[in-house]
Amino acid sequence: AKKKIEVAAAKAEISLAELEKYPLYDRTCYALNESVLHADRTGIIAEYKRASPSKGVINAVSSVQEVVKGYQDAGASAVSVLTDPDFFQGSLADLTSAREVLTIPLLRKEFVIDTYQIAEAKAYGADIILLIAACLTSEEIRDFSSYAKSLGLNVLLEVHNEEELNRSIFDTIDAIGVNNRNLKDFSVSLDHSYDLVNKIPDRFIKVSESGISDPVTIRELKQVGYQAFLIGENFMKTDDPMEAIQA
Ligand code: IGP
Repeated sequence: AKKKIEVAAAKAEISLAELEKYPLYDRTCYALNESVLHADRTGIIAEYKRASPSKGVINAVSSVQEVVKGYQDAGASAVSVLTDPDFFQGSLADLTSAREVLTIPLLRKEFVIDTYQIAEAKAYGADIILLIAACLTSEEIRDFSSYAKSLGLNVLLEVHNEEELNRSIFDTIDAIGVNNRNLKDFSVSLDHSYDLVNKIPDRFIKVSESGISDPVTIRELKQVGYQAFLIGENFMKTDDPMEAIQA
């Protein structure tokens, strides 16, 4: 893992040693599990997403701070911010802007394929990193999650089917998210959440991700055992995520 960091850092403009000096690198992260189970919060992980490969531009006008503050005030348990510039029009600057106004856990939503990105997540203000099983080997999931834990970050593992789930479970993971969207063809089905919920060990926070657009669905997902709900597009499309979140 150390070698990988060095290779990536050599390519990146900012060295790992420099990242480690960033003021945010030393902060203590908020615990995802606590915030999801917090009695006054909704379990919703609300996402700031300007655009996506499947939908094009979703909302390019609302400012990140205004939106994420709205999410927090409405009772979100956590906020997710896309940092990928090419497909989602996101940035690390968005992540840090969100951090400035939040007192709940913040997820760096990114395709993590290297430990350098995990150090970067910490340095720019994240509390949680995402590891997508579809993009990673079991060894990478094991190594990346233990590196993230060593920095005090929370780890959300994303799976889409049982094969991914079975090869990705490690004690260095905090939460397991079932992505209802297939990342290859962008088709969405909540059946993925319903099919996998009982295969996820109860020691993990269970998250249903993508394609959630109404309170009835949330209630049904809660009934089968989900504690958290990752919602992006539906909130970004409305002028009043506050109302959408509390409906
Ligand atoms: C949010 P939606 O359908 O509510 O906008 O989905 C979130 O689950 C989705 O953005 C997402 C994602 C990802 C994006 C889930 N996993 C991995 C990029 C990469």
